[in-house]
Amino acid sequence: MTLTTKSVARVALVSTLVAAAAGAAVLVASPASGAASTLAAAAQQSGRYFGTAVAANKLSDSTYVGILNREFDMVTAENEMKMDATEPNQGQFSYGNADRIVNQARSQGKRVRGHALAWHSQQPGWMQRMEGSALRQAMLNHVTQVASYYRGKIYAWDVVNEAFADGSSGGRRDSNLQRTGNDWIEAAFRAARAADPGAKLCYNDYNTDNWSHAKTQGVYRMVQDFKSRGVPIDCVGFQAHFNSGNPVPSNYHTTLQNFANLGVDVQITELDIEGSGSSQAEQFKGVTQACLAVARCTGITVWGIRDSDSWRASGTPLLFDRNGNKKAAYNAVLDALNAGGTTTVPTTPTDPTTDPQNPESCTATYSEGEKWSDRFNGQVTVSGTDNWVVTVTVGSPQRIIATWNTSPTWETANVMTARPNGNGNTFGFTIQHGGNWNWPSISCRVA
Ligand code: G2I
Repeated sequence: MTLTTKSVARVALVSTLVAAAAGAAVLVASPASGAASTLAAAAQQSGRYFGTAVAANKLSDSTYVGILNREFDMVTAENEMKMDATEPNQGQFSYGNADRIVNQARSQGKRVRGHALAWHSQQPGWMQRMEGSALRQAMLNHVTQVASYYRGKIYAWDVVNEAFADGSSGGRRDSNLQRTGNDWIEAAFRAARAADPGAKLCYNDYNTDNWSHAKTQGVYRMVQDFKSRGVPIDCVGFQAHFNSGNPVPSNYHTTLQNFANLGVDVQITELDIEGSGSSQAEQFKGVTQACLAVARCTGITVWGIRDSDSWRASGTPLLFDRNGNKKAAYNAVLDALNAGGTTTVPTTPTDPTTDPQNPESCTATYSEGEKWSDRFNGQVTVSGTDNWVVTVTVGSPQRIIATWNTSPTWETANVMTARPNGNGNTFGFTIQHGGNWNWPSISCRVA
């Protein structure tokens, strides 16, 4: 099945500003400036990371470690931090392989995503046989012990992994953990926060990429509920295991943006896409661009280095071939990272879901329009409020020579302020580019 990356790629620049008075986040496009030659360096240009899953038993493979050290600045243990690995017998913790990965990463200046504290799968045998309050207690003890052991060394923990059901229910997956009571997830997040207050705490799942899927909606409602009740959640991980039966959805960017709008970071945590050649490359490019277009999409992790390292090696779903050569997909990701994305000036955003003073938010989405040799069209769509002010800044020697559906005022010749003029929340303009094809910077605020 052909993937519909086109619309992902087209919505190229998003500027989100959570409302008004309390401190405005200014988001700008970072155009390509001296291309970086590794994934990590390219991602760092917009303040993001580029990570990979690592298996402890491959740390003696020099090709593997060479690519790891060169290309990536974030590491996830593929299996070594899971419950069966870290607590094989109740109350006896085992960190040997996990430590090998954490120490290797940190010695190279890389950060670590922790995966995963609580999960229905890969439980040690003793836990699989538990139920009820004894299991709840054991799970919380596991979260506390493991998060405390690694306190200060983990950028983000997948506190809970894969707790929602596939299919149309939009509800929780049945599991021994779920049967201890619906509040098991928030209990795990609270225990993790107490154990390592400096780590970002994430909910991580798969098949949550398509905004219209019931599972996506179910996770969204949980995160919304957690934010409204002060449950300590900081991020949502999208595993992103794609193949022809489960392609990158055309609304992927919408999904990432809508979660980010709840006031959490979003991360692509286990990316792999089965396929080969330019079709695979296009899909990787679309996913990368979707992340780059969301200011709170803080990084991308691929689920392994070479195709032969993958949990589904026959689908050749990664960025390097079995010999460690860069694939077309690698170049597509690198180029997309070098083309830039939104970056965010650090700010403490006001959360519209929890702050009754600031119920409105402003999200401005830029999309490319027609192009001619001397000029191109751009369009901005605003959501979150009807009461917006959008600033459009063009780079030298560009000039905005026409507008529609807004009556602009001008700060300077290259900074235009657009407001609604009764023609809805989409406006457009023509830029005479003078050889500079970069997109304008867009920022949005509630008037
Ligand atoms: O299934 C793909 C991923 C889905 N999201 C959560 C991830 O944690 C999960 O990773 C995979 C690993 O890539 C596999 O490597 O999780 C699998 C288990 O759920 C891992 O497979 C296990 C095999 O089941 C074991 O038999 C094997 O000993 O890998 C182990 C180490 O190779």
